[in-house]
Amino acid sequence: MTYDLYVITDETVAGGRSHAEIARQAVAGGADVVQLRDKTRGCRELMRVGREIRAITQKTEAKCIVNDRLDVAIGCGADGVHLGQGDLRVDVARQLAPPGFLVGVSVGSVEEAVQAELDGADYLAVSPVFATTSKEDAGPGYGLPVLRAVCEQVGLPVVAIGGISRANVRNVIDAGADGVAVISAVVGCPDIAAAAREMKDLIVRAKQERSS
Ligand code: TZP
Ligand code: MG
Repeated sequence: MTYDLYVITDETVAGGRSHAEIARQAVAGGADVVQLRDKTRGCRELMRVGREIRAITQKTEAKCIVNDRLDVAIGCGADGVHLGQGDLRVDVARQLAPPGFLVGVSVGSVEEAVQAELDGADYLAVSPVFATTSKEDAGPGYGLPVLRAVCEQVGLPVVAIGGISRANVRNVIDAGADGVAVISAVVGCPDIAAAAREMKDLIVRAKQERSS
């Protein structure tokens, strides 16, 4: 599978548009992954929204991932879960999840990346690469050198998250990222599908030029 464009849903950044609407437009614009992320909703609401997103991605090649909650991710039939350093351990999630379930992990150093790989992660997110206003506790950003080091030291697909825009996406790909995860650069735009399409084109082109 490809992680080129990984869109994270956020109803606030989307100006009140729903998770399902964000997902529909993101997939229409060519997103490879849609992550349901909502720190305000409880388990049952997340399940309901997760099922909606799952129904949208199921008709396409795109994958549906749930942030933080393995129980919700499995319960709504998602393709995977995304875990932070304070969430369930990757090896424990791997034991609980069905075969083939995707487990992604946020990392901020080579040490965390190597550990996540040993624990059985499917992909890593270097998080955050740049400063962002979309996540309250994100911190200042680890920068391109940490992203580059993680990409060099692990064999897993690595996506870059945090402050990524049309202006800096090429630098992120040139540092070795396999893909880019975004909220505001896509979800914050009036036309989410068009923004996704434009971002995806930039990523695909940058990857082609990197390998030529
Ligand atoms: N995790 C690390 S940074 C971030 C998340 C969810 C927010 C990314 O949002 P944006 O708007 O693309 O910077
Ligand atoms: Mg988390």
